[in-house]
Amino acid sequence: MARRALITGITGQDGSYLAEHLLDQGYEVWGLARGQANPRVSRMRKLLSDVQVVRGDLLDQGSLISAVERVRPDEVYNLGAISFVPMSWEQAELTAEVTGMGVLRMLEAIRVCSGVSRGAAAPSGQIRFYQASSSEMFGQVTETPQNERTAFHPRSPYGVAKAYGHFLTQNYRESYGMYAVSGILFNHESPRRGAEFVTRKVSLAVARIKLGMATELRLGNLEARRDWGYAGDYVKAMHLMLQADVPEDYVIGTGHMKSVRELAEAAFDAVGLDWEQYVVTDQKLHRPAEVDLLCADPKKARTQLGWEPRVSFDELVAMMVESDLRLLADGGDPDQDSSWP
Ligand code: NDP
Ligand code: GDR
Repeated sequence: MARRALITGITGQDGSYLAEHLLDQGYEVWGLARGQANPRVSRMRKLLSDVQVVRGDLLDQGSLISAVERVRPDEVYNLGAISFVPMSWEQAELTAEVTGMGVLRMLEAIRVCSGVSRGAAAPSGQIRFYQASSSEMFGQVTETPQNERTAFHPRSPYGVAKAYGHFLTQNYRESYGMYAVSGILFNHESPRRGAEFVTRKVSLAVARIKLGMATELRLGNLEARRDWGYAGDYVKAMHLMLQADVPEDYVIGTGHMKSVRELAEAAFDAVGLDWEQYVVTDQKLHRPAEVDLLCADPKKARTQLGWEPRVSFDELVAMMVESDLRLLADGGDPDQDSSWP
């Protein structure tokens, strides 16, 4: 019988790539989707017609229990979150509820549905759980590169909520013997990245400027440095983590850092333009507390899971710019949820 996976955050960037990967591996894939008329669900269904949808919300404990009871998954991937860091200052409580407490609700749904209790041995054939942890938990870093033992100092309500979910996942593994792991993923991007994140903001602006549809690109902190990889590579690591004999947490990234300035330079270069002629910095786009740099040490994932990123930074930037040039030239509207390459 096909293995069954339940993915929260199915309408997001990672949900789509993970669903494609799991379908390729022969899984029956279910996606948890919220809202009664969520346009992102129809976009997802168009791209991933083989994914079955179950309704539920990370804010609603009962809905998660019902979803787990209905799907009876072998594996649960918890990707649902409020994931845009600046929004977490504007809606800090909601971020705590969805990105933090949502992890508790999902773990409880699994625990209750699989009859796990304190002190008793975990049942065999238990549901395996993946939590989407984030390099934002490192925040103000104390060492570079960051590995699985690096201390956390989150710099946003988002990072704090992720740290709660991370420790809780560890705690359910230790308290109940559950197969529950976290992937500490560094920034990963793609043509399906939301337009609010800096890589996609840049690739869309470069495409618009090249096509004569815009004249400038406003950015915040150009000196921030990130370890940017390709989402299609990173979802494979999520799957590999749940196949390991022993449940453990892993850092996933490329091990290379670039600044926002270098990102803009590479993207404008890809269409033969000089970034300095178009980029304008805007103080309003700076964050109350910035994460200056993040760089992964993915050695553990390489040696224990055999995972390696395939797409380089330059290939990723070129892929995103080319995709946005095609999208806009074909009359697509990136602000409409129907357009997704
Ligand atoms: P996206 O922002 O693209 O997707 C977020 C998903 O969460 C959407 O499907 C959204 O659904 C869903 N969601 C939001 N609120 C709720 C809710 N109340 N109940 C259920 N689902 C909800 O994120 P990514 O795909 O980029 O990231 C996936 C996960 O990985 C996130 O948890 C993110 O924080 C984490 N992460 C991402 C990294 C990255 O670089 N991409 C790096 C490290 C961690 P809807 O359509 O209904 O809004
Ligand atoms: P991040 O991604 O906060 O790292 O979180 P984002 O692309 O938003 O920012 C990266 C860096 O770029 C700087 N920056 C700008 N960012 C945005 N969005 N817009 C701008 O105009 C701009 N100018 C400069 C930011 O200050 C920041 O330093 C992403 C999300 O996917 C999280 O969910 C995930 O956990 C982390 O990556 C790892």
